[in-house]
Amino acid sequence: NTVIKCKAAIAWEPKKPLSIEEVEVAPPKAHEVRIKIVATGICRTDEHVISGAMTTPFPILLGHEAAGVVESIGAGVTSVRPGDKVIPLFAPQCGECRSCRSSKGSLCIKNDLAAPCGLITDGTTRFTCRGKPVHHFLTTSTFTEYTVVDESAVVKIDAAAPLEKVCLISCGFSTGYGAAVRTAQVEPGSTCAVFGLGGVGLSTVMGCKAAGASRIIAVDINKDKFAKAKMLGATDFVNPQDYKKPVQEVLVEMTGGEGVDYSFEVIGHTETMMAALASCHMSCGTSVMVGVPPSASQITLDPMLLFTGRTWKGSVFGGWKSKESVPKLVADYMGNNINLDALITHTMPFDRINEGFDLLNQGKRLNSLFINLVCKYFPLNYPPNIEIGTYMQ
Ligand code: PAD
Ligand code: ZN
Ligand code: ZN
Repeated sequence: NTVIKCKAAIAWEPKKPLSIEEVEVAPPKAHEVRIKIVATGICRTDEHVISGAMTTPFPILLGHEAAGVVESIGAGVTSVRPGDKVIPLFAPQCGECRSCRSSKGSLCIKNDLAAPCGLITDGTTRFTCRGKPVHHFLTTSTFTEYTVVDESAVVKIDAAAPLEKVCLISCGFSTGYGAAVRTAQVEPGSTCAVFGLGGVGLSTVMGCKAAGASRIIAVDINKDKFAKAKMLGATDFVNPQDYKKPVQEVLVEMTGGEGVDYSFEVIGHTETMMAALASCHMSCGTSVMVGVPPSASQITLDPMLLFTGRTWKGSVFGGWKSKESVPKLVADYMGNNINLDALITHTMPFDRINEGFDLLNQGKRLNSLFINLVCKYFPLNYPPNIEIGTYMQ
């Protein structure tokens, strides 16, 4: 067990492109696992750190949606062995804390989400670049050829699983899908509204469909997202910019004055969190917050919105208990029960990771340029290495 020198994308400071550098990755200590990352996606949460919407320490090694192979293990590790295919868990499952023991909660105390400190286990980091320690992101850090995680933040998956696809189960797919099937527990015949049709929101559409919702209203300011939402089960489409009145009034009118049974905010803005809440039925409606709230943001609300009986819930990683659920979700993919391929729009080599972030941001701003921009992979040393543009239409 020695230090590994490899390539990684470092964020030295906010609002700057990532920098591909040589980093030193220390060996795993007791109860830690060093993973060779094979494929990683970009999630909006990574961009939240670069844009400054999510506050973390710098320099930091971002990325949290990935799949790889165990390279080595520290003392006391029992659940994985070198050579195992694994998925890192940005929402760990230690199995011992109150959330892990509860049948209701799922966010383990070992998470580094609510107030990120960027350190693992013993309060240090395993990455060094140009002689400086580099922080971990969300107990994972995957924009690197090798990473080190706590044993609670990694799980073994099917040895036959294609890593360049199932890496989506590491965040985007499971988060969106679980928000519908686990957190909200959408019922057959219900009416749902999904605000935001990125990789996570489209997965929420899939979850609503799988749960038997009869009406799924897709809401996005980028109308180019509607075609894929329709393919995945959305039945109605609303671009808030097409209306003078607030989107919640549009949705309430579309549902005969009642509001939807379940609404999901999958963007990460406080205004759309409020709009989603007000869009659901005043007494039996449930609204789920999936988008990450900007750091230090506040919401002021009319308490009557909740007093009448609405339920407002948050959902991290789809409410799944990660270690026990991720291998089952991989099995679902292997059994053709879930569609991950629809979420892949671009695959490109790791060196071009900044272009991936540009694409993510252009998907938001230049509506007509990139159709179906959802999620991108950066296979590291892993064929097939499809060039950028293959999936662009
Ligand atoms: P994305 O940027 O790919 O998609 C966001 C979508 O929202 C885009 O299609 C936008 O066009 C659309 N949008 C933006 N503003 C508005 C608006 N005002 N009204 C309607 N639509 C709008 O992001 P993503 O799918 O990767 O992630 C979505 C959010 O989920 C983001 O905040 C991310 O940080 C969060 C997330 N949460 C978890 C979790 O565990 N809760 C996990 C992963 C991602
Ligand atoms: Zn994510
Ligand atoms: Zn725990």
